[in-house]
Amino acid sequence: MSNISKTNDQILDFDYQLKAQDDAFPTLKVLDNDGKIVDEKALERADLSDDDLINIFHNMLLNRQLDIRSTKLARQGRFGFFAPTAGQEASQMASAYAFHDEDWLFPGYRDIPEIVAKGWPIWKAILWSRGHVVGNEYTTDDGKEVNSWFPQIIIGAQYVEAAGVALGLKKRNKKAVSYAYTGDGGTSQGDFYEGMNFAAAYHANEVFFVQNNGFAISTPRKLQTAAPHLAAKGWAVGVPSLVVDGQDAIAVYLAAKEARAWAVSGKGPVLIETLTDRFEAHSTAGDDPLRYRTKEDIADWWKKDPLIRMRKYITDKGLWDEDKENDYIAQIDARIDEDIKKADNIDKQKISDYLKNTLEVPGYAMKEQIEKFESEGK
Ligand SMILES: Cc1ncc(C[n+]2csc(CCOP(=O)(O)OP(=O)(O)O)c2C)c(N)n1
Ligand SMILES: [Mg+2]
Repeated sequence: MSNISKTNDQILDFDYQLKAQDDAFPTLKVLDNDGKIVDEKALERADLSDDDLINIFHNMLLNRQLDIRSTKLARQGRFGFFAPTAGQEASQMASAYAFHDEDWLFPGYRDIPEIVAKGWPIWKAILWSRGHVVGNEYTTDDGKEVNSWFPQIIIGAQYVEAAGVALGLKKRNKKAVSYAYTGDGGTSQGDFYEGMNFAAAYHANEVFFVQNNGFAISTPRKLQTAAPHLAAKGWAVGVPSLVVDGQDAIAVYLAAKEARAWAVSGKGPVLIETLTDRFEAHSTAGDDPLRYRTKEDIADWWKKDPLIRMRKYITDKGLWDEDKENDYIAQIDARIDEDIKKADNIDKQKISDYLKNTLEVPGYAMKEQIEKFESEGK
């Protein structure tokens, strides 16, 4: 606490305040860009077994492959909506790995891979992207519940929903948390603040993630807010908050694991800002990133691909090689092929199915519409 202003002169020193804010959030890092450990103690604290390292890397590869295949399908007009994830694999999959089946995931539209990592079948994710009601069923192929909310399109709304569930978990004395993802743009929404404030006031079991990928569609991070760190917004509501190198899977996992442990012990929420990048377009619906960022900037970020450094690290440890990678990607591709077929073979959605899925108890007008469409076989 020694660097916090104490004298009246310091209280009135606005330059000092700006500097103090900037200095308050150093970046948590364990693995550097060359796949070398920069903090052995932090690595120990992460306590990842060889199997864990492989599982995290598998999930990151699954994420990348889903991105590649989904982008192709979208170009063929076989996807409804797709928000690319390349560049964010550590931020998404290494964080998700720290949570348990009984924890509740509150994803944004870019967080499909985290739901898949929780056991949601890929064919349901494809149907979700096509706006099909079956894509709103959060169950595994053998009928088990997947504790995930639907991918939220309303920026920031998942923070409020997650806060309610977090309080419910606390009131029921569950050893579980809710964990919610939004983006840098999401931090400008009222819901972001309201969700965190509510969860913090009630010390609810919650971990909040901000994936700071540099852009909210075309709005760059520097125009999003004057706050030097998005994590600082957690301090406004009394929440421990930290910034993590989002390209470093081990640091992201460590932050998420520690945050979960804190939240599950009843001490309240934690906010984690991951510094990452969206290598590709905002979505496959016609965005051209070169209208708002340079080729050089994108190329620089590709050099910080989270797959490269994790691959180097596990390869140096003797856990990974090219053959293993090729085999694993072939397995993922086969799984995706099967799931595409499955999604294509689901009966076309009727208008009445869609309406029936909208409200648990439909209102009078909606009931009438449902009856009308059903009587027409639609
Ligand atoms: C409440 C609301 N306002 C505006 C939009 C339109 N919109 C869709 S994505 C997006 C940008 C969000 O950026 P960010 O939170 O950084 O997430 P990212 O897409 O980068 O993952 C906006 C403004 C929306 N979906 N919801
Ligand atoms: Mg963003």
